[in-house]
Amino acid sequence: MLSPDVQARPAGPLNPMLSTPQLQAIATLAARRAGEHVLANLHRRGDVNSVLRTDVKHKLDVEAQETATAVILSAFPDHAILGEETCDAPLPESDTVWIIDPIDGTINFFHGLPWWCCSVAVRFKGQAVAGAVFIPEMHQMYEATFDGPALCNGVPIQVSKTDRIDLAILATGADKWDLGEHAFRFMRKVSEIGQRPRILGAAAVDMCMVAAGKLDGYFESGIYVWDMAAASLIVERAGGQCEILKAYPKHRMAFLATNGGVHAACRDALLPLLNV
Ligand code: LIP
Repeated sequence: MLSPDVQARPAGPLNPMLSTPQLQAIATLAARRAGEHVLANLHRRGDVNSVLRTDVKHKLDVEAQETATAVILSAFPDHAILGEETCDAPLPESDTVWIIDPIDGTINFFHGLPWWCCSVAVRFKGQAVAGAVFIPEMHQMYEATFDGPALCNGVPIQVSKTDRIDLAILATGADKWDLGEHAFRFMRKVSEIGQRPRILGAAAVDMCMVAAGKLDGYFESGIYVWDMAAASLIVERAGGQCEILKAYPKHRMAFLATNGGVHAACRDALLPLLNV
């Protein structure tokens, strides 16, 4: 059963003042503008507030979130915004919440790898309505609404048809708060069940690749709502399946996104490890 966090369909009718195409257009514009801001500043890849072993706090992350926020608030001044860069600030009261990851894959971006993206989603009463993931250096814009197809650059996409877990290509990640034995148990399990696994370093990009049928599944033991809010809707509308395997405080979760065909096998292999 899907967690309410990733169910695609809104709980009730959308606010009549809001139309889904309008929300989608703003999500896409906000993701595009954020990405364009970063692209225009590629010479500042080294412009950081701090570099840790597990994370990079980049000035362009903050600026890209401000860019996306300005787009959203100029269209919807009374909506709430949950952004990675301001995630500890209290959220204003609103049925409509926008969720921004200004640069997902910041460590990749910092080192010059093109596997990073800007992600913007909008939820109404907790349910995903629309989302966009822009991968600037790959020139790809992924989009979906709760009632429409998933698109890449305007063309409908579909998940893969793989249903043999031993032949499935799976991506996973290194949880930034747990690089110890616990995290390696998950990596070992992912490598035991599928083809040789990938660790590509940007959750939302990985999920878009699941939506596009280029990966069969993606799992991480610790990501955040802004990593998955837009991309999970895109996976589901491309015919895939998403599930929060375990929820933690402060928007953190263990998360699985697959093509559907290998979902049960992944879930059955990984879920027991979350309860030890
Ligand atoms: C990152 C993810 C990455 C994951 C990290 C982190 P950020 O997002 O995309 O795949 O392993 O834990 O959440 O911090 O670059 O936006």
